[in-house]
Amino acid sequence: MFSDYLKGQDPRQLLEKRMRAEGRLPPGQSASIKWPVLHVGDEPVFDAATWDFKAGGLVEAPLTLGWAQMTALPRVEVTSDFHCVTRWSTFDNRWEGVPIREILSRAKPTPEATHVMAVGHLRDRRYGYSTNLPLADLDRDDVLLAMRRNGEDISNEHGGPLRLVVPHLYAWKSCKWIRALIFMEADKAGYWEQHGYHMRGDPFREERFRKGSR
Ligand SMILES: Nc1nc2c(c(=O)[nH]1)N[C@H]1C(S)=C(S)[C@@H](COP(=O)(O)O)O[C@H]1N2
Ligand SMILES: [Mo]
Repeated sequence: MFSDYLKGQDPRQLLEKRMRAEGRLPPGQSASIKWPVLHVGDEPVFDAATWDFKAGGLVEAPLTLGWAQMTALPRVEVTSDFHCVTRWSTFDNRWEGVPIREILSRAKPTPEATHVMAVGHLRDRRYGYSTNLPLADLDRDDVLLAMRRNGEDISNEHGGPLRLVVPHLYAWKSCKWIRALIFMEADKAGYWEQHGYHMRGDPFREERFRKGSR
């Protein structure tokens, strides 16, 4: 009999209401309190001895970092929101990791580089996850190679020990188990983009699908 008084008071609905009022809920999204797991294919088994991260393509100084080198780079903490194109958003995620600019300043993309392919774990011997983005969308101070979220190491299922976080684009751009950044002179479709998802993916403009794909 108290349920009428409690209506709309559940924490998820309250969060959604607050985020909508603050202009932080993109159109067509719902607030989530949980952190869903979403990916295609299997999860890699991390091995610090063989793991490496490469920055290549159109760069002045091609880079290969082992796990010890990656974890020795400076880190920052950034609090940001996360919007999956399947319509859930999480808010105020406290990410900790290596600012992408630590990588950009070492690899030095050439003036011809306009786009980047982020490459994740190889699902099998032939196909890896990949996602493309304009260099300008990577080169921001809220973009991280993240190792921790809300004070905990990122678990394997969430892309740990190292994942890309690009908070201002749909979360499919935030490549889990990231292993490489390839700098390119033109845009090229990654995994979901080849399946019809948008080349950029701004959640506030609802850039879910590529023109003509739906
Ligand atoms: N390597 C890899 N990264 C990926 C994906 C994937 O399938 N493989 N899925 C993307 C999608 S669609 C989303 S919504 C987020 C989900 O991250 P989470 O599982 O940690 O919530 O990872 C993105 N990064
Ligand atoms: Mo997603």
